[in-house]
Amino acid sequence: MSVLGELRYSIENGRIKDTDDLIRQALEEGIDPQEILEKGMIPAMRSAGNDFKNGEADIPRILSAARGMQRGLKILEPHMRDEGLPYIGTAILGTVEGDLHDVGKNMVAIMFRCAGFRVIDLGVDISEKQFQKAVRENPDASIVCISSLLTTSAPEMRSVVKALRKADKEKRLKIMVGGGCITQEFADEIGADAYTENAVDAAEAAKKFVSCGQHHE
Ligand code: B12
Repeated sequence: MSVLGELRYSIENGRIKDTDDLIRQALEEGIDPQEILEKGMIPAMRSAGNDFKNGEADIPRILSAARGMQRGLKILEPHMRDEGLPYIGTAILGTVEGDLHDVGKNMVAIMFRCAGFRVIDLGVDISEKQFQKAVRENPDASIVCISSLLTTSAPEMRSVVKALRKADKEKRLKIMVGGGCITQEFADEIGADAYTENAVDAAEAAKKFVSCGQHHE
C-alpha cells in the first residue's frame, strides 16, 4: 500500500500514532502537503463519516478518526500555508446553544483553515448574544458558520440567523448552517446563505463566497 493509502487507513481506523508517523514519512518522501490532505486525509474523513451514517462505525471510531485528522493537520499545517500569505477571509464558527456536539464543527474549522481562512471558533453551546458579540468584535469576518446536531437546538439556529441578519445593515455576512439534523430545506426556510452536508464542501462553498465578494469590489 502507498504511504497515502496507509495514512488513509490509519485515520479511518483511529490509529493516531501511525497517522503522525505516516504524515511525517509522506513529507520526507517529498509528497506535496496539499496532496497528502486531498488524497490521504480528506477521503479518510469522508469515508469515516459515511460509515458512521450507515451504522458501520461506532462513536469511539468516529471520535478517534476526528482526533487523527486534528493531530495530523497540526503536523501538516506549517507546511501548507506560507506564514506570510494573507488569509483569504475570516469565519466565525460555533455550535448553537443547548448543543454540545463538536466533532463536525471541528472538522469544519480544520477544512476552513486549510482553505486559507482565519477561523474564530467560539466552541459549543453558543447563544445568540455570543454570536452577535463575535460578529461585532470581528468586523473583518464575512462568514458565520452555525452547527447543530439536535432537533431540539435547531430552532435556536433560526433565531441566531434572524438576529444576525437584523444587525447586518451593510449585508457583509454570509451565513452557513450544517450539522446532522439540518437539511437544505430547513436552511432555506430560515434564510441561511448556504448549507452543505460535509465539511469539505463547506470550505469549498465558503471559498466561492469570498471570491465572489472580491469580484464585486
Ligand atoms: C458523538 C455523539 C455525541 C457525543 C458528542 C461528543 C462531542 N464532543 O461532540 C455525546 C455523547 C456527548 C452526545 C450527547 C448527546 N447526544 Co449525541 N450524538 C453523537 C453522534 C453519535 C455522532 C455525532 C458526530 O460527531 N458525528 C460525526 C460528525 C463528523 O458529523 P456531523 O457532526 O454531522 O458533522 C458533519 C456535517 O454535519 C457537517 N457539519 C457539521 N457542522 C456544520 C456546520 C456548518 C456551517 C456546515 C456547513 C456543515 C457542518 O460537516 C461535518 C463533517 O463532514 C450522533 C449520531 C449521528 N448520527 O450523528 C448523536 C446524536 C447527534 N446525539 C443525539 C442525542 C439525542 C444526544 C443527547 C441528547 C443524548 C442524551 N439523551 O443525553 C446528548 C445531548 C448533549 C447536548 N446537549 O448536546 C441524537 C440527536 C437526535 C436529534 N435529531 O435531535 C443523535 C443523532 C443520535 C440519535 N440517533 O439519536 N452525543
